[in-house]
Amino acid sequence: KQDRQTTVQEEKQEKGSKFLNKPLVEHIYTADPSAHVFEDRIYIYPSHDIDTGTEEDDFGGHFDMRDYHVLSMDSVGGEITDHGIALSVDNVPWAERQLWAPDAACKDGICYLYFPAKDKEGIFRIGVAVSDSPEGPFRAEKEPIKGSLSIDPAVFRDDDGEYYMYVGGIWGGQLQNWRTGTYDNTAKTPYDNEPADDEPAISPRVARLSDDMLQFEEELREIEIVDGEGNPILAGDHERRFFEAAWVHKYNRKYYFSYSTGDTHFIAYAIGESPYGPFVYQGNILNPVQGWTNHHSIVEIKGQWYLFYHDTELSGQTHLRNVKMTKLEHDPDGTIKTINVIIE
Ligand code: FUB
Repeated sequence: KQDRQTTVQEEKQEKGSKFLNKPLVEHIYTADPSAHVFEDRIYIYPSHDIDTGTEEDDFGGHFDMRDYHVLSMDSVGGEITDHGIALSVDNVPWAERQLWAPDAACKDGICYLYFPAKDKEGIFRIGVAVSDSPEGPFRAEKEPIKGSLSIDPAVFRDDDGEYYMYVGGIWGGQLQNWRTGTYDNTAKTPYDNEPADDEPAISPRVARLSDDMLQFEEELREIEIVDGEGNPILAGDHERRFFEAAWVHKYNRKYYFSYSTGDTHFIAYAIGESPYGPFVYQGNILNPVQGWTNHHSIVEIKGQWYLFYHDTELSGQTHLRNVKMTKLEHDPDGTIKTINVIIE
């Protein structure tokens, strides 16, 4: 009996490991996976990468996505369902192009898809679309969220039932153009409004969401990411400074703010005592993957933590990515073991 139990466990592990670190779907290109458990099912809200022929540039123009598909599975390693087009740019009145990394939240039986897109002036805003199901389809609000800016919304539900949205991305994500409070549309390159190397890096932003989940309840605030001495991470510190892809998870009552360092290609993290920060830099969760971008989410599923991420295994092209998942471990002191993923 003992032997049989071991074999069953091994079979399970084998099944899990065959599934981990492999493209979750191959029939479409997917990226920037935001994973959640809603109604006991695992949902993934990714970008849907396509090749529209738009030339690669420093603003990320080649990330020219036009719709979203929601993926789901009933368990880790289970069959994956693609629920079809959940939202198309053609059905978002204010948006023109580039549906970048989305996220979703469900509250009181209604689900909300949050997404960045460029408006008719070429400025990134965050939109929201509503559905009565986590799989969509979602119906977009007529206007973007008031006061929203930049890219990569990530929505975190705290234990008291309050929801917070984190946003921001520099360079192609335009956050540097908001440094004075209003958008600088004279910038000619993604680097024009960057701080000097010895100045504090540009901060991501956070705001609590309104009760109806459709607006910010307060103005976006800057988030401080500091080193162990409490000094802000500097703009020249490309190995540690925030670039894009914010995500927050809570572990042992602490708030873990994780993000991509962009041109150094890490997923780094910092720990804080409040959803507003400040967050103290700790190290890397994920080392660089294949492709320029690195973007992730972290979720607990039946007591095991997982990292969802993407790389370019299927296409070898930086703008045609595929989402994957792997296990994530917190050490007893609360730090996270750095993950290396290698494509053979
Ligand atoms: O997918 C487009 C952009 O690439 C995302 O918004 C960024 O986080 C990066 O992954």
